[in-house]
Amino acid sequence: MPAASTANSRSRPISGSGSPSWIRRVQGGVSLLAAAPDPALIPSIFQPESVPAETIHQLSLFVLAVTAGIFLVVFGLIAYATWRFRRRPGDDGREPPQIYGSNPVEMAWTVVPLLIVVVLSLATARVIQELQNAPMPPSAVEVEVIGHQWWWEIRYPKLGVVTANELHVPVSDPKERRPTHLDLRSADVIHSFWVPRLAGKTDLVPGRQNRLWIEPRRTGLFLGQCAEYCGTQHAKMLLRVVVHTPEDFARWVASQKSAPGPVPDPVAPGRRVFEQTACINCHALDGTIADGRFGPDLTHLMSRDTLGAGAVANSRETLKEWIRRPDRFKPGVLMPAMNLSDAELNQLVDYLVTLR
Ligand code: HEC
Ligand SMILES: [Cu+2]
Repeated sequence: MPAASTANSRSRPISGSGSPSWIRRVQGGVSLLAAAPDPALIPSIFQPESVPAETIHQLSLFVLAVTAGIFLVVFGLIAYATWRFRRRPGDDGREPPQIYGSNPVEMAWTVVPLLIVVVLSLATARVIQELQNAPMPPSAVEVEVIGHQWWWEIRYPKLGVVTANELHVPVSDPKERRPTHLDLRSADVIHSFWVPRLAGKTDLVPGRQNRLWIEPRRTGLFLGQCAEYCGTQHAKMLLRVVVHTPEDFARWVASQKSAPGPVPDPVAPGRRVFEQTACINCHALDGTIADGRFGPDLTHLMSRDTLGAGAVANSRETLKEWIRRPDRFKPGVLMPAMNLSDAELNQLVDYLVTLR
């Protein structure tokens, strides 16, 4: 009997109409990450597309070359000794002569590694200081990134733009540099900002301000994540960086700055639900009384590709499900389920999807 039921459950399709809805939902969420056939989306440090990442990449190749050399020498000597002094027929089994102390040999194996370590540290120190002290041109875009459990608050103080989880920056041109300078802070615990193809990791530490800059050479989407364990949903604290042409970036800024227009009549009830619910304590939304900063700014919610820092693709359906039960996508999430009635939930979602 048990064998039959196992076979039966194995032959069941994993996806499709037959599978329970939670499986389909999980797949929906996961496919965002797993079904990334585009190699450009693989966050590899060996394919840098931005200045700090390129410099770090060069340094890592140098360090790898030096350490590969050491490996070959050490491994070669071990292999040689093993072969040369192997047991042979006719060995008399006596211990070979034991030699103690040889100044030249001891000097060599102390000084050579010391020199290697010094060279590696100097090369690293040079790269660190070059990246940390790089002067930012006046054309640099300034961004504040504030880590929260488990999402990224993103503010452009000079441009008057506030968003979350999806950092938009212009592409840079060596002739006309447009780097982006990031001030990194945390609202709660230590997080780490890491977009491998754009720059090295930098921690966001409570009570401190760390800096980082990126200077992407190519437009497109780059994926990153929080790289410092920060609680249950750390794994779903993903980050998207969209690199635009300067014109597209200006267009994006303009669209994010535009205040929401008058609320169309049909969705006014949804806006009332929003304003009469605790949403406003945690979220900000321009043009309403909501000014909370515990959760992401919702002013241009539907301009984002994902909800919950990459936990699930953003659409009307997922948005509705997110508000109904946020921990379905992100167990342990710090947004509570608000227990709205179906009617209220529908009105609310009708309103939220107008926030472009
Ligand atoms: C106790 C505070 C709190 C309340 C109340 C709250 N939220 Fe949230 N909300 C959050 C937090 C925190 C997040 C970020 C969760 C994450 O990504 O880990 C969030 C995320 C969201 C998101 C996803 C935004 C994005 O860009 O990823 C939406 C949409 C949202 N909330 C809507 C609502 C609505 C609508 C209400 C009211 C019905 C509400 N929230 C009530 C704290 C709250
Ligand atoms: Cu984190």
